[in-house]
Amino acid sequence: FLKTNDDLGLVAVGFSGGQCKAGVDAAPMALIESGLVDQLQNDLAYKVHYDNEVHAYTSLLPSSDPPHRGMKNPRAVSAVTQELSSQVYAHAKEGRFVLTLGGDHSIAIGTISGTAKAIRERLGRDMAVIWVDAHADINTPETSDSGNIHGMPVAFLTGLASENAENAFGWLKPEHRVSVKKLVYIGLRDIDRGEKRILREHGIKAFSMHDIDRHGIGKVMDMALGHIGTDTPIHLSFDIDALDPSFAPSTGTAVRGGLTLREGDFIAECVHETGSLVALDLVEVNPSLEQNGAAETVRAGVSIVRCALGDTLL
Ligand code: 6HN
Ligand code: MN
Ligand code: MN
Ligand code: MN
Repeated sequence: FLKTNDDLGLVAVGFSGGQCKAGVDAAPMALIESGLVDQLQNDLAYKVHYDNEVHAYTSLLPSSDPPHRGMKNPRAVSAVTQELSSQVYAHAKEGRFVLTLGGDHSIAIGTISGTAKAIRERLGRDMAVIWVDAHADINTPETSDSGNIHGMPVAFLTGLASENAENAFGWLKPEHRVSVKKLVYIGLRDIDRGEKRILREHGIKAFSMHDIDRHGIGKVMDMALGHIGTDTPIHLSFDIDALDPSFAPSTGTAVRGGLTLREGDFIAECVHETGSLVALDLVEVNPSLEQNGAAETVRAGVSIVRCALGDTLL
């Protein structure tokens, strides 16, 4: 793999409104304080474009934000992801790799829409998405039991859920969307009933923990990347809760029976090796949830990012 561009745009998103637990907004600072930016610059030789700010988007948050179609904080999440979408777009339009540190997973509405639009304009290509998560995050407002928008980003990004009101994701246009055919899940183990129906009806490619047990992570990555095909730009959205809670306990919706640390790193390494990775989200690290586990979870997050960005042993 020949690196053609070592420019990296970093967006730090201190936002937690897609779910109900405080603290996930502190993750970008924890990741950066543990040396992530320094390592990207000095170990991996990226030219990092970072505005030195963890964005909280406070000026965008409405004073009143009652539920809409059952969604909690709909206007806040819509406004924040709309702004994030243009930040990510601006980096991707310049040909930079875009690294976004969340924040809860609702922020992927902003990141993926931003890269999808930029990649279309720059390369005339549709982008693929690899979603590594214990959850499918593909609820529509109607199928969601929780109303938490971090369980819905994939539905909005693929157009399975939509809305005309500008302040409730109506700003998402066709150029922001990705096809369900170019979406691949890895690590799933906690899917809601309505989500299972959606995955089945649309024939969405998904590798659950069962598939990983059966085939091994090596074969699963071959199949996942085979489904996407070579030469297709890839956006990797990595929810830290894909890892087993024994490795990443500090996260809001932990589910047992997950990936080992090495399986998580291996996924990131394989995606890097394609040479087609254009953006990475690392989300759902919540440093406040475990007194002792936070450092471990942060370290796991840093490791995933390093692997996706080309860190190798040899
Ligand atoms: N995440 N399926 C559940 C829901 O509330 O819709 C959990 C979603 C978890 C979201 O971890 O990013
Ligand atoms: Mn998620
Ligand atoms: Mn999850
Ligand atoms: Mn490399």
